[in-house]
Amino acid sequence: MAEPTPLLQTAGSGGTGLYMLIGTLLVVLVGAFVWYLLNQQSAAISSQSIALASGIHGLSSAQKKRNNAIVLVGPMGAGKTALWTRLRFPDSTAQPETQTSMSVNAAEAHINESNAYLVDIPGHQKYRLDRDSYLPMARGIIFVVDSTRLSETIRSTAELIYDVLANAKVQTNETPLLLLCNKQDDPMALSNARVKALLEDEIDKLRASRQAGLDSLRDANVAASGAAAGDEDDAAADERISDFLGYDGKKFSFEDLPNPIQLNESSLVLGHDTSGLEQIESWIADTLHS
Ligand SMILES: Nc1nc2c(ncn2[C@@H]2O[C@H](COP(=O)(O)OP(=O)(O)O)[C@@H](O)[C@H]2O)c(=O)[nH]1
Ligand SMILES: *[C@@H]1O[C@H](CO)[C@@H](O)[C@H](O)[C@H]1NC(C)=O
Ligand SMILES: *[C@@H]1O[C@H](CO)[C@@H](O)[C@H](O)[C@H]1NC(C)=O
Ligand SMILES: [Mg+2]
Repeated sequence: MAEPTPLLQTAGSGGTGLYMLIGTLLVVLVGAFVWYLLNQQSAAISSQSIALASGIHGLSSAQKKRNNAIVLVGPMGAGKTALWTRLRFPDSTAQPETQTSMSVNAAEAHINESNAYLVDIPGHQKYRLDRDSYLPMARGIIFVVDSTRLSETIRSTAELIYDVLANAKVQTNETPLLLLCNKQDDPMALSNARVKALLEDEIDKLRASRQAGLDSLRDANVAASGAAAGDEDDAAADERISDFLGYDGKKFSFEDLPNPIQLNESSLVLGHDTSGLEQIESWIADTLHS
């Protein structure tokens, strides 16, 4: 009875070898499956964090849903933050810190029985993306002008208001715009009629040069690509042609826009009498009610 034992052992170890092979295969398979699952998970996590990260530069979904946004735009130093502060803290007599605009200010404010979400966007070009993301949801736009420095800043001011009014959503929504000629306390301030006339002249020039740029771009495209990529070029050209403000062949006038435009004067210097604020508040309330 000495023989069967080694035989059995041989058979047994052979069986163990088979089981070990199957076991190893199973471990490898399960391992690969778990590895695959973990990878899927981390891919999902990383795409989520990419979405979150881009949300910091764009808008969160909560901001996107707002229907009471009043967006303050205008060149640097015109008085947007002064206006934002006045509207948010109407009873404050203290002089709040005037700081160089470093970021977008956005907050709810109770204005004449309405809740407005006031967004103050710095005038610098680097805030262009913020402007482009807030403008489409704006119920109203307040464009603040420094009436004392318009002659020096006319080109950049006109370019800025052109960009605002040429925004596709601002056009289709026919977003109302309040053109606020600020710093009227200063004896050098131009009247609102003068501000309007200067801006219309400059927008008219801008429109002509943008149109010329578009025509030469189109000619270049036709010459370069022939008919092959014609469809895409036409689409791009159509996109740009909606940039045109007012009527072709007629001098630009704010009255020709589909957007309701109101023109007012204001003085928002803190520690002094402010003027024009009630007008602004009732414009905001009317705009939110309409
Ligand atoms: N004289 C005068 N100064 C103003 C008026 N509104 C704002 N300012 C001043 O203009 C400067 C720029 O104002 P700010 O609100 O920061 O401009 P923003 O860059 O458009 O936000 C500050 O020193 C303000 O105190 C105004 O109506 N009259
Ligand atoms: C503001 O503009 C409206 C409409 O153009 C005008 O009726 C009103 O008198 C203006 N207010 C001031 C204070 O200029
Ligand atoms: C507030 O709204 C009412 C009604 O909409 C209006 O009559 C009034 O003039 C407004 N007041 C101010 C301060 O805007
Ligand atoms: Mg500011």
